[in-house]
Amino acid sequence: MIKLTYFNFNFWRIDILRLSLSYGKIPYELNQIKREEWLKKKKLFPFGQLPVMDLDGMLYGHTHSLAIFCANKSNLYDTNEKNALIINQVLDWANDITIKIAPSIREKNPEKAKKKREFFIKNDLNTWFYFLENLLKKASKNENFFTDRFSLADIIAWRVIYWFKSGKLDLINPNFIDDYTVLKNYFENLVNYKPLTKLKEYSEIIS
Ligand SMILES: N[C@@H](CCC(=O)N[C@@H](CS)C(=O)NCC(=O)O)C(=O)O
Repeated sequence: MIKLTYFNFNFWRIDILRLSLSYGKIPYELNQIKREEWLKKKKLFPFGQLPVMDLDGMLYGHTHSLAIFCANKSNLYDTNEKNALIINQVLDWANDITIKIAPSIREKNPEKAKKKREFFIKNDLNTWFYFLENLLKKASKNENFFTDRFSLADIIAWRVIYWFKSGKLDLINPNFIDDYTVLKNYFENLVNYKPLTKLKEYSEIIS
């Protein structure tokens, strides 16, 4: 049995693993750690970060590695090496945009946090969504899925766009995606894609 560990909140890093496994009907357990317990538990994990996956008693870390493992199990990765490159790039894009916005999330001082968020919006938000839309346009013929077949890339893109559209990120207009016609249509297609939306994890994430 695969056991995933993350904090006790939803975030794309863990959600893409859960959605991928669930899509392939692969059973897994989810172990959640409270923020206040983290510091004493951190040293137990291979890279001192979450998510991790316990498989046959061995702990594995890093979102990218775990996501490919889970996607492979559910036939959401690709044996075609160019398609695999597309999927990997979407994973790396998600990681990079997260690293860009992270300082404004971590900052405890509200004034400084606001400044950091404004900096992100001015310098990174549009740049990084432009990169994603461009990749979609170049990689996909149907513009419905990154590799023209539902894959891990679409789970990641849906989850990260959903995060940025959630209204939970201060100063980020949930309608910012309207400027990206192709990405907007792509997202709307995904939120109507039954094999994704019927998953219990999907309902839990959007609730
Ligand atoms: N390189 C790691 C980064 C994971 C990461 O940044 N995890 C955060 C939560 S989203 C974390 O564990 N933060 C607590 C800490 O670093 O002590 C990955 O790809 O999974």
